[in-house]
Amino acid sequence: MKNIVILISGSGSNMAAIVRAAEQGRWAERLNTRVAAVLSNRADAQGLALAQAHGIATAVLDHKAFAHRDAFDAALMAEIDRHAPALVLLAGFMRILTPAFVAHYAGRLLNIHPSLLPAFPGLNTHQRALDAGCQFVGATVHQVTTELDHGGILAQAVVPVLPGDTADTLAVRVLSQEHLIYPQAVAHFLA
Ligand code: NHR
Ligand code: GAR
Repeated sequence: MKNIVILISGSGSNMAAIVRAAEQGRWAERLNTRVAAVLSNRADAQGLALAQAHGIATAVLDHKAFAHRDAFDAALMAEIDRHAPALVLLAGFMRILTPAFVAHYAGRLLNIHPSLLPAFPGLNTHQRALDAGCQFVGATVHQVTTELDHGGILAQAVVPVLPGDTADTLAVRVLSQEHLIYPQAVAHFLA
């Protein structure tokens, strides 16, 4: 059985979409794959309860408890590797990962980013897209490399900017597309 480990920091709605797709799409039978664990750097991440309700192992590693990024990433790697994952997914995970971490999971580490990469890597993407006058925004599933939000693109969704849109209204509409493309991209990656 191929294990997926998902890293979250907050609501975990992308993680939930993947858990739902795995259940409804019978990934265990069709792809020999299961979501084995959900890890968060924040104890208050709402997604943890949902994962537990689906019988998925969870763990919290608070980055503030570590003196350096290297120490946090080493602990995170140890926790992830307990599940011997075929795939590690960032889903709203908000800590930049060290080159050692990225190298350790090379080729099996994916992220979803709320912009049409290579436009707007990094944070605050929706406001930056509005400020730039973009008429279309979107989301990108990509391989994670040491260069932030720059790895190979696996899937994208385009979302039109509508009159009166704010960063918040755009974020909601982009997120609903993320929930479609991330599970699809993962299933395609595993198939
Ligand atoms: N790590 C690497 N090496 N490469 C990527 O492409 C990564 C990554 C870690 C996370 C997600 C990413 C996004 O999709 C991601 C991609 C956090 C930050 C950030 O600045 C930037 C990009 C992304 C995630 N984080 C701050 C930091 O100091 C903390 C911000 C906070 O805690 O709220 O790590 O957008
Ligand atoms: C999503 O829009 C995701 O693309 C974005 O945060 C949201 C998390 O939602 N990721 C980043 O901004 C990474 N820096 P979720 O926790 O409900 O999946």
